[in-house]
Amino acid sequence: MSDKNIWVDEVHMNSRYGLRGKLIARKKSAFQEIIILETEDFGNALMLDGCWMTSDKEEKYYHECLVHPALTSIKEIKNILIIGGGDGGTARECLKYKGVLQVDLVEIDREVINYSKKYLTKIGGRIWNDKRLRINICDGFEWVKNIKENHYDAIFIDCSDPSDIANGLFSIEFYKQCKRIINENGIFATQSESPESFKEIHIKIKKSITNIFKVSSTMYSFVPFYPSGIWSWTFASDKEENFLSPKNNEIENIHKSCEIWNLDYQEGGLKMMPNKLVKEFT
Ligand code: SPD
Repeated sequence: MSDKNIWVDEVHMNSRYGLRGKLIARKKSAFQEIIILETEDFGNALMLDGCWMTSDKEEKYYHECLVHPALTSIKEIKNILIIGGGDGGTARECLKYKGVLQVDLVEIDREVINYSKKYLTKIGGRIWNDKRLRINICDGFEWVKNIKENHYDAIFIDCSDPSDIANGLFSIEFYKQCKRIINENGIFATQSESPESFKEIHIKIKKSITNIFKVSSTMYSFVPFYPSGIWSWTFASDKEENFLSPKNNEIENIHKSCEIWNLDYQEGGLKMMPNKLVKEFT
């Protein structure tokens, strides 16, 4: 078979999530195996250590839902932290807010950024030259330990699935550090895996966050090429009720700029918890 027509699969238990395309890059970095596949339907797709991460035609399902429920709920946003997110999609959505002064992007693997800049050009777009973006190549857990209290207005965890390099980002100690460095009006947001394909870890993330922050809420929606298609994002804060409600005055422009997210989509997603999970959390 030629390299123009190969299948690359994410093997998930008894299922495979495969895309057919042309293999345009493959490398073992110091941390993981990186693959870029050029596909017809999804555009260029990024796989890390055997799991699909993003692709330039469908990434908006994921990045818009991670960022906008949080940022539209914060009146004044100055400093943002992104842990992971080396493809640039989360940073791109954050930098749409004109009031933002600085976005710290903390990515452990420099090669993910290099490959994204080279092969996923539509995802990061112009953000790599935005002066407000500060790229830090280091371990996210180490980063949060060294930041002073109340520093960030929003924190986004845009990590891979649990693995040797990502496990720390799902730990109670990590969430506690995030709570320490976020200010009192700030919002913490993390991708919280699939309630179907990764149900156990999803439940664990939600329970940990509920125990640490005063309020939390999970949004469910689709990411077409992740196992089972259904995905989740969990938001938390130490503010009281109503922490996820529109407050930012840039909402109208954000609405116009989005392909997937809008306030109705968000409201639906925040109410879409399958009943079998409602029972887990009550
Ligand atoms: N199963 C894939 C989970 C990946 C979540 N992060 C994706 C990174 C996109 N910026």
